Formats: sequence, structure tokens, C-alpha cells
Amino acid sequence: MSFRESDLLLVIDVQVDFLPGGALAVPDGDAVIAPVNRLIERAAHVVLTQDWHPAGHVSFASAHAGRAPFETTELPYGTQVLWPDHCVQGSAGAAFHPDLLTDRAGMVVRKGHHPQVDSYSAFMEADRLTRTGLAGALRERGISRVLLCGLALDYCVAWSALDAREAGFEVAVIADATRGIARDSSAAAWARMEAAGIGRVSAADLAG
Ligand code: VGL
Ligand code: ZN
Repeated sequence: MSFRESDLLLVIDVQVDFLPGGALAVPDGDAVIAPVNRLIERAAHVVLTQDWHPAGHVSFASAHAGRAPFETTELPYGTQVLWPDHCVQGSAGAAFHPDLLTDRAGMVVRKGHHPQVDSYSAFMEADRLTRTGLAGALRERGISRVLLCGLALDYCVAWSALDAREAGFEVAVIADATRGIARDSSAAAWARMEAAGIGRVSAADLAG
């Protein structure tokens, strides 16, 4: 299997705050950078996402008195995990990792910019109503398959993959070019994705 002209490589949130030393570091997250860069060099269409929160964002534990990171709270749109402050707009932590080959990306989707709504998915905010416009943009470009990599597998990668599938695209996740925040939620994410008909491929399959 290799890249087709109608494939999109969707690179999720390879940002300083999600890498070791960052505010919401994904364990072993820096292991994705080399395979992601190899994939970016091979793919005809590349879109990057960037988690991009205003200060005081509703997903930050610090915005909820007496609450700690990794607890959950109920918001009007459902249950929200509370995170450490991360990817604040314009901060060093919100920048792409300096080694990421960003130049070949035709588009950057910023998400999570509404103060009261989180957005794990590149396609739809957590209110499950507000669309980012990415699905329409991909259709206009003749994309039929979305291949995902990046961080974090159990949140933004999985939610984006599930929404891509729901939008009618063929979808696969590049297993060795992603890492999760936690083992249990990563296993649950793989199960949900498999049930939704999402494939699992390796970077070598596409960019060996
Ligand atoms: C993410 C938690 C909060 C992610 C973003 O990129 O997976 N996770 N914001
Ligand atoms: Zn976030």
C-alpha cells in the first residue's frame, strides 16, 4: 500500500505542549516526529491541525475553582476532561515542534479557539454542532481517503478519525506515527475506531 493522489495526510497537533517537557506531554510523543516527517515528504496532500486555545479556556482545570487536571466536569455539551493549561494562542507551547516539516502543508486547521467549547476533532467541535469546514475543503480537493498521524491518539487523533469516517471518507490511522496520553483510553479508542471501519496501517506501508 502506498499513497494515492486522492489521499490526505492529516497531521494532528504535533505541538510543543504535547511533546516531552510540554504542558500536556504525551508519553514518547517525540517518537512520532521522524515517521511523520517521512510521511509528509511522500504525501500529495497534507493538512496540519493546531490546538489553539484562548487563555482561560473552558477545558483548562485552572478555569474551574477547586478542580484539578485530569478530573472531568459536566458542560452544556457533555462531559469534559479538564486539562492543564496548554496550547494557549501565541504561546511557545502552541507552536509546532521546530523539527516538523510544516512547509508542505496546504492548510492548517486551528481548533479549540472558542472560549466555551473544546474541539478534539479537526472536523467538528465538542458541541457536536459547529463544523470546522475541513470536510468540505477536502471534498473540493477530491480527497477520498484520510490517513491520520500525530498526537494524541486517544483524543484528537481518534475524534478526528471518527468524524472523518462519519463525513464519508475512507479512513486509516498510522499506528507507529501516533502516541496516546493513557493506555486505557488508547485501547478504547482503537476499539471504537475499528468498530467504525477505520483501518490501521504502519508508516512503512505508506512511506517505507
Ligand atoms: C488534545 C487534550 C486536549 C490532543 C488536545 O491533541 O489530543 N488532547 N487538547
Ligand atoms: Zn486542547
